[in-house]
Amino acid sequence: ATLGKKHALISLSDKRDLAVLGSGLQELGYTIVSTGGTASALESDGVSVTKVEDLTGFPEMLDGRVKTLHPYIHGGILARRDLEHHMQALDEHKIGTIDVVVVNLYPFYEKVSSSSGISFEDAIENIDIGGPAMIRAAAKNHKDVLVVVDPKDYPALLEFLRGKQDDQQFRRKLAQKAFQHVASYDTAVSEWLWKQTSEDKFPPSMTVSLSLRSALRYGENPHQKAAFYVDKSLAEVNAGGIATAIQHHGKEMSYNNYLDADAAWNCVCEFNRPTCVVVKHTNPCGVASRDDIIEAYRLAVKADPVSAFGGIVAFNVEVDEALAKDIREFRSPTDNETRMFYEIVVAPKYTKKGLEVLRGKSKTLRILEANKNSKGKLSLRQVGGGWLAQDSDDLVLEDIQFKTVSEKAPQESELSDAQFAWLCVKHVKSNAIVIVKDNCMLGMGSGQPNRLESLRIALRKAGDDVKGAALASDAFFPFAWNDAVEEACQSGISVIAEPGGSIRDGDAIDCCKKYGVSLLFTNVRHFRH
Ligand code: 93A
Repeated sequence: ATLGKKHALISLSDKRDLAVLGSGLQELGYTIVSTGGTASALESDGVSVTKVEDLTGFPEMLDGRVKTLHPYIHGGILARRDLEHHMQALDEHKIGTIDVVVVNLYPFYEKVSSSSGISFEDAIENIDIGGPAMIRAAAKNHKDVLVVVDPKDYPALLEFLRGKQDDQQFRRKLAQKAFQHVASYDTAVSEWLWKQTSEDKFPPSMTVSLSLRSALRYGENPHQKAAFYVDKSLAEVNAGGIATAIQHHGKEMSYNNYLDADAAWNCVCEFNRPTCVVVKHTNPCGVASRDDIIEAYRLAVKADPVSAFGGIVAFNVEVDEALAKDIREFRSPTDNETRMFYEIVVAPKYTKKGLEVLRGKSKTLRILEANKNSKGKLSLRQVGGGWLAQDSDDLVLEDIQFKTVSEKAPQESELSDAQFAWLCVKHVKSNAIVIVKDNCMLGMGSGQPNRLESLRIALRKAGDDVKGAALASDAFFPFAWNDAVEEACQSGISVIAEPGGSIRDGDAIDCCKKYGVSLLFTNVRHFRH
């Protein structure tokens, strides 16, 4: 070892920006020490480097399992510079100090979650041992050792080293990030091992790995502080969902914007035909499918123009120039003087022109480009003192039978509307009622503590158009006569879809018979609490 000189140890799997880092440290007078692959990469970038094995006098052994696990490395990192006997021990054993440690780990998570899959043995070999040991050692001794685990921090590191002033806060921040890095790494290993060893869906404990995306201006209300965290595993594999959406334009997303955009996006992704969904306060209040997306958009807004004002508009198809112009110009169906105003537009894609036109609608309009949510994820919700975990409600139309239990069977168009209503009702807060005609929502009732009230709200919104429409209920009707089922029948509804399963199912069937209405049981419930 070149005693008395400053050493930087670099050992990286992700070799992004290595040249900049290596040459920067070299210019600053650091002797660079590296493991095999990193050393080769540095050399080919023209940076001179000492191999770890030359320093330790030991070859990398056991197929690389033991590369840096050596007192020459760990002594150099861990020695307390302020303790004489520590420094004496280094001298005695001819160990030089290591003052900068830059390490990132074998890409374990990426390997086990790669679509091609890897064998158990390969996964085990991808568990990094030496890397975390160095990161932890350096983070513990951060007072004298700078530890960097993220290529994004290279510029800040070099800037810090070029400056004259020391800054313990900076060192502590790096150390905090380093321990976090190792903690999420071990979490990924532990969760993967759990999945290999258990049939159970839910592990005995869970460490959710979240990284701070941004501070939000405030929470649901201005007096609540708030922030947005993204699921690290999701962000890394870019699995989709509103957390990975790209914002092309507009004011920064708020807490409520994220909730509403998520609701709108999840709902619109249910549909195969070109569809527009309008959401207000997490509930879809307008939904329409048409081969012509402009027509679908107009119908979705018309379903409840008052609610749509200031709402979130989601599409499951590309927004082109013509659609964008319509979104920009479309006037309120209740007041021709006023152009519709929205908080957010979310879609899977925009044409260049479409984006340009939408940008012109207003400075504030948030324009999001989102990928479909990945399926099979756990959904987590907080309650006082704990979290509830469940599978996300991933059922699709193909999973659901619409079994005719009434005397009358629905016509093809009635069945299609009942199915459409079913897809909508899944996204409406319970107790949820949705009324649909011609693949267009006419009315919805949401969040009422009793089903009859939700039904009445939905009917009122649907107005006279309700004749011949389809109705879906997210859960069964506990009463029929003189209650929700009879009121629905009397309104002129032609088909009702509901889960069934009430002890009074017989009453609902008899009631539908009396009024000549078709009744479909889905056997599936879509509560949304
Ligand atoms: O197999 S290890 O757990 N044993 C070690 O002693 C060790 N030292 C560094 N893995 C080890 N590393 C890791 O090697 C680093 O964390 C880094 O990810 C990787 C860099 O190897 P190379 O420079 O040969 O590409």
